[in-house]
Amino acid sequence: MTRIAELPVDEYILPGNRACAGCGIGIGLRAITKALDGKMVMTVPASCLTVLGGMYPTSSVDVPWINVAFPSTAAAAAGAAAGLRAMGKADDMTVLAMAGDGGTGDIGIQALSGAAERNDDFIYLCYDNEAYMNTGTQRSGLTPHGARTTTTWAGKRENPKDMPRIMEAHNIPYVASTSAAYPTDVYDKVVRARGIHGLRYIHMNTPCPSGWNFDPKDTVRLGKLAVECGIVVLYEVEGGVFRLTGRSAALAKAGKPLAPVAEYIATQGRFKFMNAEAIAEVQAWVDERWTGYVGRNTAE
Ligand SMILES: Cc1ncc(C[n+]2csc(CCOP(=O)(O)OP(=O)(O)O)c2C)c(N)n1
Ligand code: SF4
Ligand SMILES: [Mg+2]
Repeated sequence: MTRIAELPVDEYILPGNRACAGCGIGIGLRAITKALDGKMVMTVPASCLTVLGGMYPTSSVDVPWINVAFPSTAAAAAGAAAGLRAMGKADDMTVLAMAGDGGTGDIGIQALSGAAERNDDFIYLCYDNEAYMNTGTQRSGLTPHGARTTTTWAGKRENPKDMPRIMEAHNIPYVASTSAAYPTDVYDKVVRARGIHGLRYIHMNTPCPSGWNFDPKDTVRLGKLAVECGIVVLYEVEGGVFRLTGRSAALAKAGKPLAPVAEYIATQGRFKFMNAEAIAEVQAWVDERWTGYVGRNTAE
């Protein structure tokens, strides 16, 4: 595993951007662009990521970037990949489609599913801040059970869609789950994906202080706590072989009980309406998933 001091020194995210203080997107994108050495073309739909990117001439990113209509991130990426191939540049540049949870699991899912079925040649990275944040925190299909949003005033009642599992069912060559709180885990997975052809899907949990209602200084702490509780699990599936990575692999190896989800839930204002019964339901859901992940794990 790459250590933070070993990350490439070149920067593609320029100083200053319009995201909120403490936003997890910038941490993740910094690691992603380093992993691709900036040799990339991005397709990006409407989202907080567009806000981070900024408006010409004040862009905060130093890589080619195409703003596309909401449902078409994967379709535009498939076109960009075909264009690079026709120009003989496919080996030098990686196409990165990057969208939020709403733009991936709800609005963009048909174009993404089609691209996966065709095994189009690009990386799709979903940064999951667990709601439609750019428009003021509306519930998405990936919002967790119990979270208060402007469209779920008393807390969402359903569990989130499991996007990595949906993508795994497409039999694509690489699927991974990571967290912006672990930039080196993000970096290693993008490097791994870069060396593979076909559709590669990476799901990045991305803490959002504004929408989750926590202090911006706690972004990394909360992202790591989600992994300690098993709410977020770090893993990759390459050629159908599943393995836990980083901290999740270490937790599985230790074989001790994970931290209780109540500890994580207590840190965020969005969960303030959750009662003991709802917390117990989430705990049971997390326990069942963790048992499944540990059962599939092939990491030493
Ligand atoms: C077709 C269409 N519908 C709705 C919108 C309004 N809109 C812009 S950003 C956004 C939220 C996107 O949520 P997500 O994909 O999760 O990204 P986030 O803002 O959370 O980063 C919405 C609903 C739009 N731009 N285009
Ligand atoms: S609302 Fe959340 S995801 Fe969007 S810029 Fe602010 S902190 Fe980042
Ligand atoms: Mg979102």
